[in-house]
Amino acid sequence: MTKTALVTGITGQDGAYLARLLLAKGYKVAGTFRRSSSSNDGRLRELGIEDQVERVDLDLYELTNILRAIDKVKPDEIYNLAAQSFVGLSFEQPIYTAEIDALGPARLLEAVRKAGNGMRFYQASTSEMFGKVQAVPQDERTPFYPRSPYGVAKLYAHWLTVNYRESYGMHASSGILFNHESPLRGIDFVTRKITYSLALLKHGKLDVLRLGNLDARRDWGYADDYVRGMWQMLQRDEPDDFVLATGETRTVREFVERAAEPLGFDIEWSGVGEAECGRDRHSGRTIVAVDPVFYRPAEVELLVGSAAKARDVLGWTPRTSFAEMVAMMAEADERRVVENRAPI
Ligand code: NDP
Ligand code: GDR
Repeated sequence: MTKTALVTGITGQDGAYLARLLLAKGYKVAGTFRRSSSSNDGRLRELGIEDQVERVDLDLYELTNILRAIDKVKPDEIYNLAAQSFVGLSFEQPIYTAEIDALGPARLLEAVRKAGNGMRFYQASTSEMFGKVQAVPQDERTPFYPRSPYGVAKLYAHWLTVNYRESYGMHASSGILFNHESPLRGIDFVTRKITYSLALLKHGKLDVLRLGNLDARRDWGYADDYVRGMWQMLQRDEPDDFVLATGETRTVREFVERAAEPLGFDIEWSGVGEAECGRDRHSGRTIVAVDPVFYRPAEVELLVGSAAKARDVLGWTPRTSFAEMVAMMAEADERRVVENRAPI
């Protein structure tokens, strides 16, 4: 029998890859769109699936449209990927972030509970909940210590998902996903900002790439691998929480160096703190500079996850290496720049 999935946040990076995976598995896929004056289905278009998903108008701010969407679509599985997902912005918009990232999932969970028909629920939790890390590597038992309004809001949603599972026997699972990137990553996240800016630099369309904290360390995986893990979590009879991560960590500085290679740059660093800059050895040009405007009021310095539970229970492991992913992003952005296409 054909299964139906409802994906909130289908216009985002993960939503697009998850929709493609579910369609390939024969699902009927409904995705939520926010009304806006311009079209926001660019990622679905890049994957060539924009006509294969049913469009449902929905904003997580509004309970009534959530109730109507669930009643209309009658999904077997709901993937809640919608969020105000920018950590930096959450310091500027903490209340809005809580409305969408904390109360949004609360509204969804209530709607699922009210429907009471056993639909399965996935919550997009995050390694940001570990924040000021209490252990290395981080796994499902590591204590949380969020360091941003985004992390705090996501932690509420995480525990609420656990609570609804335990209180009402709902099939609600939470994926604690470490950073995952791709050519479809939002342009303001550091990885995509780096690959797109370096591509612009190479073609004379930007003078310098300005970044914040170069010392922050992240466990960067490939988004298409991670959406597979989301789907696997909902296929188990028992709902549960799982970390998805690569187990490798790198600084932002290292990401810049790796992304520079396929674009023909070779970066050497000099200076410290705000005075640090990166020079291209070939041309002698300074192409990377530190700009404190991109620093955060509180920083997550080190993330590195252990996905041992996902490996043992789900059989999940990442398939794409860091180097492959970075090269894919750099090449995709160079193509966009050369073809004069607007960035996604
Ligand atoms: P994106 O920022 O690319 O996508 C976010 C999606 O949420 C977009 O479709 C956006 O719609 C939608 N959205 C935002 N606000 C609302 C709202 N008020 N109502 C309904 N929809 C809304 O995120 P990712 O795809 O990268 O991440 C997916 C989820 O996973 C997010 O919840 C994120 O917090 C979480 N996460 C992501 C990680 C990562 O590394 N990518 C790691 C761990 C967790 P629109 O197009 O209209 O803006
Ligand atoms: P993050 O991703 O905050 O980990 O959240 P982001 O790419 O924004 O930042 C990663 C690290 O890079 C540092 N940094 C910069 N970041 C941005 N955006 N822009 C810069 O110029 C810059 N310079 C340095 C940041 O300080 C940070 O340390 C992402 C999001 O997808 C979340 O939704 C998700 O939950 C987590 O990953 C896991």
